[in-house]
Amino acid sequence: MKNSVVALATPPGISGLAVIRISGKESFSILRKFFYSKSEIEFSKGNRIYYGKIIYKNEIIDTVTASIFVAPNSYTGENIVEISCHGNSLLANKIIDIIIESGARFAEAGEFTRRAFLNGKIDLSQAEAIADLIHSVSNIGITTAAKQLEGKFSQKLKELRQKLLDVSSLLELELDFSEEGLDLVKKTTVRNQIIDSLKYCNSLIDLYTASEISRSGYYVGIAGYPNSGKSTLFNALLNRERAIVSNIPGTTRDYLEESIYKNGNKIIIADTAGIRDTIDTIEIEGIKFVESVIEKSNLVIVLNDSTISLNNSQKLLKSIKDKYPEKDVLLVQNKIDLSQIENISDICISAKNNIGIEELKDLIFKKSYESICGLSDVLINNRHRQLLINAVRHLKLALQSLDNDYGNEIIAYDLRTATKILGELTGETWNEEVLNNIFSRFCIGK
Ligand SMILES: Nc1nc2c(ncn2[C@@H]2O[C@H](COP(=O)(O)OP(=O)(O)OP(=O)(O)O)[C@@H](O)[C@H]2O)c(=O)[nH]1
Ligand SMILES: [Mg+2]
Repeated sequence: MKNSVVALATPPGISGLAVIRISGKESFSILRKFFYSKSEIEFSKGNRIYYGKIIYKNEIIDTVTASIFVAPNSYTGENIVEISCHGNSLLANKIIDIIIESGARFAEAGEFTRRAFLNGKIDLSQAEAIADLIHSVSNIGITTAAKQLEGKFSQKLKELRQKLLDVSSLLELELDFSEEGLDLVKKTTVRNQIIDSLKYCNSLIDLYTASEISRSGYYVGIAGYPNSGKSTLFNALLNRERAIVSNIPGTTRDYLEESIYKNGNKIIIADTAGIRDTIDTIEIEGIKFVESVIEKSNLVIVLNDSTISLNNSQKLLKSIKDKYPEKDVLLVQNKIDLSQIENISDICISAKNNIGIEELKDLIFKKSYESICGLSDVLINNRHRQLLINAVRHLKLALQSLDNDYGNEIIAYDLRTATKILGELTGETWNEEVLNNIFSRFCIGK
């Protein structure tokens, strides 16, 4: 199999420039086959940019720049060439074809970053930070991923693992001196260390939801009985006529999703079918969708038609709160242009007449910001979360063993297991399946 890989590093389409990246031992010899520059290319010296022409089979293809990075001082740790050509996909593809004919092969998704990991340039949590840096839809997500990439989280984990290893080593050493009854490590020291580690791991697990929101956006589902004005509110929040509005109950059948942005935060809003008893099979399908929307919502707005009664949606509100006790649910009174409302604490709007919409929007953005502002130096993904839950389980077992005066070897065993699991976060131990899973989610060219 060819060792050097090539891919387009920029999105396909029309743009000012397109960047094509080649990585591998043969990168420079491949470049020599089609790139002609007036200045002599010094392949022994990296971090240089050369201006020249791509000429292939006597045809001038493009005028480009080629950036040279010499192993190990490059993104992947290998020889890298980055060609910036004019931003036409057809042209970029033509150049990629030439590079493949000259000895490279197409890179797989995430292969550049995978090589960077395998060559020891970054650890696994840093590789994941790169994916998050590319995909995050919030400013906080971007700054957090940047810190994670810098290695702050990896450093903290390393220190934590070292402390746990120190404690377990002392516990094991003590066993060798059991006849002498030597106390090498105080029970309270071990206890405090385990409790601190538990706290840290649990605080990381708690960041999972915030991390997911910063990666993909804050999800707001609008639920309510038919005709309460959900689609009217949906349109008002988007500031355009996206959903069909009518005075016929059961207008919305599917659910609709659209996004709005403010100050580097993304909100996804979902309009749903009105919930009621019906024999209409399409409407029943729509009502089933409502359940899935509510389930994935970070905030559920229960929209009530205040002209019927202020308490008309209580049953729906209660059923959502009972089923999802942790969920943020907001009761909003609609159609206040038609009803006399005084002294109530609920949020009051008229979706049709744009009364209270800006305030509601502000509140949603405030909630979305608050949901992610606790992030600091790491974005927790599902892989991290599962590992952390497992580490917590072993730390708790160690604590129990300690409190029950079990032998040192039993306590040390669980501490070492927790340490090993924590090591998987940064990739101290890994297997092909884990790597395939992580890097398949990257884009080609990264
Ligand atoms: N007066 C008044 N009418 C409103 C207001 N909001 C919505 N309406 C009207 O209420 C009717 C129903 O509005 P929709 O937005 O279609 O209601 P919905 O909840 O999406 O209804 P379904 O999709 O059938 O569940 C329409 O005639 C709207 O014009 C409001 O604030 N004031
Ligand atoms: Mg509707």
